[in-house]
Amino acid sequence: MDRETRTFAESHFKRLQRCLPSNVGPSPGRVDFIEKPDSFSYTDFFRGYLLPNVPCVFSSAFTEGWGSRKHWVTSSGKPNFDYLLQNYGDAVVPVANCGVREFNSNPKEHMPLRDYITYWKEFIQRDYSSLRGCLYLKDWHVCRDFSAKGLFTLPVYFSSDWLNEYWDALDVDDYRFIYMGPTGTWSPFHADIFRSFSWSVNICGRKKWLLFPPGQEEALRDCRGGLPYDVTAPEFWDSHQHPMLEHCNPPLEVTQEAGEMLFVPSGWHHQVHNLVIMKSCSGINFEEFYCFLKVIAERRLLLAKKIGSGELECGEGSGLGPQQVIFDIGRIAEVLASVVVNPDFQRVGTSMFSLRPEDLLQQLKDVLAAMESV
Ligand SMILES: O=C(O)CCC(=O)C(=O)O
Ligand SMILES: [Fe+2]
Repeated sequence: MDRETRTFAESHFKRLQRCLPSNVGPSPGRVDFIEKPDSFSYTDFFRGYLLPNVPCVFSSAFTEGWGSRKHWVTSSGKPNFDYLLQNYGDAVVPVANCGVREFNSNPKEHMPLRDYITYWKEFIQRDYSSLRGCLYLKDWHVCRDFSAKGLFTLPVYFSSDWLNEYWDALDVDDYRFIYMGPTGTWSPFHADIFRSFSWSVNICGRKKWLLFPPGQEEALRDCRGGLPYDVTAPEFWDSHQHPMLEHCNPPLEVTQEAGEMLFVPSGWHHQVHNLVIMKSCSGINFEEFYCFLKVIAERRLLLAKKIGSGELECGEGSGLGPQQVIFDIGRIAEVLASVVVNPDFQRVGTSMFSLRPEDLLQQLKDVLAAMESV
């Protein structure tokens, strides 16, 4: 990130704070398609999509060299069951039953990947039906459980990914998931964890995404305030049950082809249908949220120290340049400032934290003030 972009970004957030009361974001009529990696920089993405919080689709050229695209897919564009069985057959994977509703999601069970693939093959043979229902392999942490080496390359646009950085720093978990399943599998209406943004690559097959900008979900609530489960169900459009429906614009519809990467901005609710198979994707209580912020904050403070002592130059170290480091520190400070004044957070006993949130906030502010001139 360059200095001009950081200044631009910071004034963007200041402007946003001044006009917070309406949280319904703008809804572009269509989703931009980014064709060429060479002519699309991090700054282009940051200014054009990440900051304005609007989705975009990156062409398959952006994921050209990925090992998963090479090995997991046959030359005819179908999932390579043999390869998957040989390399991951024993892995125990979570599987949701798309045909059964449990609150606003689906019940999950666990099974070895080889059993899921047996099910999948039978499902295809029986003309896309099974007595076992429509099963969807969801949220498989392949990178956590196996080596992710060569499977994918982190696109530069998503290099400041706090959630994964947090889990990687703790070496416990991650928010990198694989989804795979036959035509007809789908994910019910939801927004991603902590209203985070995410990105998603289709390794094989096609996916249909229905995307609602932040705030639109309010118009989709039923009389009891509940959010929808399936916005494509005909009964959903019964406006007696959904009094605000007339205020809802139709969702943005995106068909994601094999190899393409979708940016799902922060707070956008979505529902996803597999038209034809498989994808890889990346995506607590207050206490855990504070721990998460603290880990990222401490890592950025360390980088800031290196910048101060001249040890870190642009693009070095973690790959985050000085401008990104300062920008992140500013954002973390803002988030933390809103956390510490939250009445629910104030009820959490902070004495057991190794660093009090107020002290961390002060450290961040001090570093920001000292770095003003960088
Ligand atoms: O592909 C799916 O079924 C769901 C994906 C999703 O919700 C996401 O990546 O955030
Ligand atoms: Fe999602």
